[in-house]
Amino acid sequence: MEGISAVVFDLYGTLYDVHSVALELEALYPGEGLEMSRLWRQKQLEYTWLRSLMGQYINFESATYDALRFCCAQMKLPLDTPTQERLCSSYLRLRTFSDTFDALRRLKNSGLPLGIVSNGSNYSIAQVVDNSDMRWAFNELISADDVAIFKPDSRVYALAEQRMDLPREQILFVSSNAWDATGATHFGFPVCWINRQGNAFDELGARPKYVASNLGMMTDMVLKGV
Ligand code: LAC
Repeated sequence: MEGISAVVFDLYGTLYDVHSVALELEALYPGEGLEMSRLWRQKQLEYTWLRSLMGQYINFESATYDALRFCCAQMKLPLDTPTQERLCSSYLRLRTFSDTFDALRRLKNSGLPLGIVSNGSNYSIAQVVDNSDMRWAFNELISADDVAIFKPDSRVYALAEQRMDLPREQILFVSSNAWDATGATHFGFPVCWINRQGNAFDELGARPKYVASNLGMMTDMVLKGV
């Protein structure tokens, strides 16, 4: 890759595995963990997009709470307040993917400034990063909360340009979420979509400049141009 002066990452599903909560769900609701985790994540995303469209912003933790309540109602599963709190706090202790640490270490060693650009609140992002001992990797933790709207709204991507203090063309945006990779491409970032599972890319009018099957491959591509 040529002309890249910084790299920013999506958090949930890109650096951190949202389905790490499935274990906790499985312990509480045997046999339902994976399906619940998928429905919970799907609704969490939908709620962020719908609230953005309706102009009814609430932060990511609140959307996550609401999505969990829907999920239990839909699957006819009980949910008391301590369980709700336990499950939502497991979203603050997500595990990194197996390729995350090494990729961030190599990029960091190359001297590139790194950041996270997430729909998570400032509190959630800081918790997830600190609970996994990954703070060393990042120059900036950038939250959609600062503009009270969620990605893929361009105002969130614009925050990255301001905070990394570089023009968008020089910031590589990395996401596993095709909707996010699309939004970032429309905004004008060079984007690398991490396609770990061989999925089809969304048909939303833009294609990412780069595709890699994991963070290690993306790092190889970046470092070739540095
Ligand atoms: C993020 C999620 C929503 O912004 O993928 O980190």
